[in-house]
Amino acid sequence: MTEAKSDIHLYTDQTANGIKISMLLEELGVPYKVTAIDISKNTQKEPWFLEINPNGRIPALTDTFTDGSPIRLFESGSIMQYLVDRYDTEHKVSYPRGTREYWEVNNWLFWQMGGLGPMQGQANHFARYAPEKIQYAIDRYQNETRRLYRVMETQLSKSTSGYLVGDKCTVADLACWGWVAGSNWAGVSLDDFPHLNAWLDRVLARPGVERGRHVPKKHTALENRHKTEEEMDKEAGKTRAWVQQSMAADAKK
Ligand SMILES: N[C@@H](CCC(=O)N[C@@H](CS)C(=O)NCC(=O)O)C(=O)O
Repeated sequence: MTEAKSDIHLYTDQTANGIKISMLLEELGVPYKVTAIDISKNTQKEPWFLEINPNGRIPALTDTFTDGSPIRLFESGSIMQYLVDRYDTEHKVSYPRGTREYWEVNNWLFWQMGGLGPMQGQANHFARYAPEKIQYAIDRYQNETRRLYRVMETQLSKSTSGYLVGDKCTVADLACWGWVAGSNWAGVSLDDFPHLNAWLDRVLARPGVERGRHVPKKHTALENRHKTEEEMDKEAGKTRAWVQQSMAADAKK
């Protein structure tokens, strides 16, 4: 039984970074409230939100801390570590501190935060949202994303559980899943990665992941597997204008 009392409030949108947290909360079976943030309306830049995340990005989370006062969490990696530390006392998706597996999970968590997320995010930007097609930038970030998928593929090919670390699904898998599920949007094919494909389905088959991936609204990234480049480019047009406006506003700060 989870002993800590939860007062968790998650502020999120339907993105690869956002669903990490709802999937984790569902896997842990911890109750939480959700406020849907529509990032295309820049709610994440409003003063009340910046009090929770001064960086103006989702996901963000608040809770009542062990001392009885509110605590804020931002950066998905930090949020995941907090939730595991406080609420995964049974080590459902983590390993106890001081074990080798604990540190190996940490390796992959930081690898996702510093590598997979930022590189694939830039692949998305240059392949889908940039006002002009700069081939060098598209190649650079798509190749880097593909290289990182190869790193995961190699790790998974050696795994007896089919998960990234040890004998179970951990926060390392949950952190990476939404990004790999969004491979088509980044313009990177998973065809050459059989272990990664199998892992994608294995994680997807988990009931907690299935519930969590649809927070705060339906997860549709996997449907891109059946779309053409032209269809995805057309869809990206809706977001492109917002990305350009946000960049122009940020440049003035
Ligand atoms: N490193 C951050 C990245 C967060 C992030 O980039 N969030 C995006 C959605 S996935 C966002 O809020 N974008 C809104 C904006 O750029 O204004 C994390 O892991 O939490």
